[in-house]
Amino acid sequence: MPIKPLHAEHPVEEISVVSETGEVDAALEPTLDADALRRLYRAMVLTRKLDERMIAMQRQGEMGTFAPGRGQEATQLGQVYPLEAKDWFSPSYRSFGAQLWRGWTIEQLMLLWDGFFEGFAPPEGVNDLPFSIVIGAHVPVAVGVAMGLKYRGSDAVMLTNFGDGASSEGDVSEAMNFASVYKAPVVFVCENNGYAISMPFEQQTGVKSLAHRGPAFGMPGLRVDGNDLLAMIVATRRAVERARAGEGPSLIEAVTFRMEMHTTADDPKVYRTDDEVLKWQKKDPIVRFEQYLRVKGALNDADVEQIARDAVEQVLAGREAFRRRAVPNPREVFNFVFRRPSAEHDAQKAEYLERLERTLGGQTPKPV
Ligand SMILES: Cc1ncc(C[n+]2csc(CCOP(=O)(O)OP(=O)(O)O)c2C)c(N)n1
Ligand SMILES: [Mg+2]
Repeated sequence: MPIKPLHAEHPVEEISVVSETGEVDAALEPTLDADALRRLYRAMVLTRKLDERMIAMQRQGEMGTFAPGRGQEATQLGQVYPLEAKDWFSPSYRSFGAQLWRGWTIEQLMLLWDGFFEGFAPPEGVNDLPFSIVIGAHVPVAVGVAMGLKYRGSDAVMLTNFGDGASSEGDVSEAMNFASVYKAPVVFVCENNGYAISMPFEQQTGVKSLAHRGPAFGMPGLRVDGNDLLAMIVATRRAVERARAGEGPSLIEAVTFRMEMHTTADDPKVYRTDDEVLKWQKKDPIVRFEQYLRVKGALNDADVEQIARDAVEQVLAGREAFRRRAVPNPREVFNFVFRRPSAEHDAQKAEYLERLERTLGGQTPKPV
């Protein structure tokens, strides 16, 4: 008896719209008007300018540890562009580009990365969860939110992102399995940026492509050129439409590269070569989209310069607002330790506040 090949219910698809050399796949090219295209370009440039400024601020002692996203701007913007305001977003920490698009302000993102708890509260009317630092832990929570939407009869969907390293966490597999069984309206975006801190993708997993995990869990798997904004939009749109129609989840693997350090506490020269970084520099997502827009006649030299200048101005204005609010209050340090503080805790707090008063006198910030 010949051995019959078993076909998976869902094939894994590869999606690219604008190639590295600028060829456009006209059959896949999404129809976006000039205004939308320019808004997306502006958002990518703003993301990069913020990224650069945050690293500089950290180096100058004005910012806490920061996780840069240079190189992942297309992945970021492409995944949130197809979402509507009623939809939900549960990101990992390297997602400030997407957060800006969703309505977070620069000032707030700076407060967040500088350790001020106000920074973590999603802005009024923005259906986002605060990002998670615990790798993969937010993915089951995102599926839970999606199930809640389904129970309530809403047609809103949840989109959650996580890294290649996170894909090895049990939480992520459990979340994908659960979502598939219950057809939760959720889109999983795995940002495969080549590394989990110093761990290269090849040592992270035995699969060549994480998109193959989709069919393994009973959902479509889309492997997308993550440096191609339009490909990200096409793939995410498809997954969002599927979730909205009640057909269940999809997994998108966005293949991209982290151009900077893992966080400002990391030195990537220890574990990767300059050649590798140089190879990816040539695939810069902003340059690729810029060239596409130039060919379309939607952007010229003057626009490019103006947009870059505006972005820097916006970031600096955000920094000014941040500076006005970023006043650490030493009176707060005991406030977030216990929900129900013990008598011993209260006694220590009283002693601390009394000493603080003696040392700083009237110089302390507003009392709490
Ligand atoms: C549960 C857990 N384990 C370990 C860590 C430490 N840690 C922080 S980031 C990171 C790597 C994550 O890599 P990846 O998922 O690829 O995301 P990327 O940083 O590349 O965006 C690790 C191991 C953590 N934060 N949480
Ligand atoms: Mg990674």
